[in-house]
Amino acid sequence: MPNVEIIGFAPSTYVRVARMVCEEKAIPYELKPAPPHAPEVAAIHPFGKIPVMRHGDFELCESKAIATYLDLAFPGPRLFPTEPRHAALTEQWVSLVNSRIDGTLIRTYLFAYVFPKTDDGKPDRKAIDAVAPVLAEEIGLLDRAVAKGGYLAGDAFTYADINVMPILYYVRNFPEGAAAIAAGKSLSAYYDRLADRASFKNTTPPPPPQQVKPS
Ligand SMILES: N[C@@H](CCC(=O)N[C@@H](CS)C(=O)NCC(=O)O)C(=O)O
Repeated sequence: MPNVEIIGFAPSTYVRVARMVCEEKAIPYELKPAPPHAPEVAAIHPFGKIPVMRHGDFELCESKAIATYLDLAFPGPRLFPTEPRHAALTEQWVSLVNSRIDGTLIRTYLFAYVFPKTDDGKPDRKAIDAVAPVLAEEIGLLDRAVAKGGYLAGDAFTYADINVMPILYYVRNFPEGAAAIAAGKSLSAYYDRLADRASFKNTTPPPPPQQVKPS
C-alpha cells in the first residue's frame, strides 16, 4: 500500500491536526503542500477546504473523517476512545471546538491580525477588540475543561486534544490570546505538557507575521 498523502499547506490548523494523527500513530505520510481551492484539493473536497487525504485509490476530505480513517486503518495508539462516555466526551469537544471555538479564535481573532481586511493592511483593531471578550470566555471554558482530568475529554489524550492544540499554538502568539491563556493556569500547564509531544513539535508550521513573544 502506498503512503498516506495529506494534501494542504503546513500553516493550516486542520492540516496540522491530520499530520499529528499520522505522527501519533507512526503512520508514514507525505505532506503535499496545496492551498485551499487548488485543483487537487477541489477534486476531493466539495468546498475546496484543506486538508484532503489520499491513500492509494481512497480519497477523503474533512479533518475528523480523515482522522477516523487513519485511527481505524492503522495500528498504534487509539485516538478515538471506544468506552462510551470517553468516546462521547471526545466527540463533544471536537464538535464544540469545530463548530464554535475555531470560528472565534482562528477565523475571527487570528485572521484579524494575519489577514486583516483593513485598507492599510494593519491588524483590524475593531474586529480584535470586538472578539477579545468572546475569546477570553472560550479560553476560560477550555481552561475549566482541562482542569478536571488534564485533557479535554477526561484523563487521557485523545483526538480532541489534537484538534485544539494547533489553535492554541496560534492564539498564544498574539497579545489578547496570550493574556487569556496565561490567565488560565490549567490550560497553560496543559498547553506546555502537550506541546512537548513529538507529534506537535514535528508539525510546527512556519511562523505567522506579527508575532509577539508568548508569555
Ligand atoms: N471542516 C473542515 C474545515 C477545514 C478548513 O476550514 N480548512 C481551512 C484552512 S485551516 C480552509 O481550507 N479554508 C479555506 C476555505 O474555507 O475556503 C475540516 O475539518 O477539515
